[in-house]
Amino acid sequence: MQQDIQQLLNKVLTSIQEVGSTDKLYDLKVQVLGKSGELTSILKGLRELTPAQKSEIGKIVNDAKAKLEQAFDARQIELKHQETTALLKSQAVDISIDKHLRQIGNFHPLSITRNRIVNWFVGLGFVVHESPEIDTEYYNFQALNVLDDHPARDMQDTFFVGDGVLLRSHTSNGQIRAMESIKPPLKILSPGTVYRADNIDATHSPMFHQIEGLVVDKGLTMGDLKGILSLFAKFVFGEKTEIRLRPSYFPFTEPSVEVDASCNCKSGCKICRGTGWIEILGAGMVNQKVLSNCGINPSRFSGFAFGMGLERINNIVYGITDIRHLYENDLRFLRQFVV
Ligand code: FA5
Repeated sequence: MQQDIQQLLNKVLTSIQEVGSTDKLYDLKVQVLGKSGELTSILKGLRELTPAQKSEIGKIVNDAKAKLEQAFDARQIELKHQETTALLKSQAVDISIDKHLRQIGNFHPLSITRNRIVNWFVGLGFVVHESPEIDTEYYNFQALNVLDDHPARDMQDTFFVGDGVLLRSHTSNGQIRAMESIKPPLKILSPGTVYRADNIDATHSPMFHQIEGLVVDKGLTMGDLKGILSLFAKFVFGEKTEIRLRPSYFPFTEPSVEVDASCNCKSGCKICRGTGWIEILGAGMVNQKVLSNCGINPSRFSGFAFGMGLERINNIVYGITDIRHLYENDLRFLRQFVV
């Protein structure tokens, strides 16, 4: 019997080493040490032996059982480790994969500049109030005091898409839409795309973008307009930037001004054409007729408005000398504007 036990022990120890998976190791363990396993049957057979034999053989069987349990446990750890390693390998992510396969995009420079400007005005309490790109003559012209035969209509050659319906030629339609829907005091910013039948050249495009600002409140003056635009110029072009106001004409503002920002070049450059000043936007006090057209009493409220060309501001900020670069979708150009 002693010999049988030794033989069984050797045979099982070899099988434990040969087994290739934790599942098979478990089956083997059940086959040897389970309720009706081979070693368990030997233990059960001890009942028929004399007490002296029982104690001698019992010790041998228990020793064999302890050795087998130890061998099963050690092999279990080994196989588990192998299996986990194989699993991790099969599910591994290859972090060395060519990075060029996944390119991270970046914002278009116009989006960067628009977001900077909008966020700055929102920080001053302005609310973004977008208006339609396709609008009527009423909102684009009439309500803004640009009457039918008004020569100002020639200033903004317009794309008509139907009877009295047009692609807006400026974001000033947003002034009317805001004043019709919000009771003063109001402080809105209206960014968006606008269209004019202009030929494309280095500074003009038939499709471009504007950002309109409008504030209506009691007691507003040109001083308030100048204050905000002066801060704006410092924010967008740099702390040392000054502005100057030149008299101008827009039918919807009275008085009207063109606003110039001082050029940082000091000695005269292509952008300021040697004058030291760059025209940045049109502005003025909201014409009383326009307030009345929107049901606002001009003896109680006054307002100021400004409208800037986004491309113009953007190109001054980045030193871009030709507006066409912005629309050509040349990735070599666009990838330079990572924020
Ligand atoms: C207007 O459009 C007025 N609505 C601005 C305004 C708003 C005045 C509120 C007073 C109160 P203007 O036509 O000058 O103004 O256009 C404003 C800016 O749009 C210009 O300074 C210029 O930067 C830009 N712009 C005009 N035409 C083009 C074009 N074809 N391509 C690119 N930018 C243009």
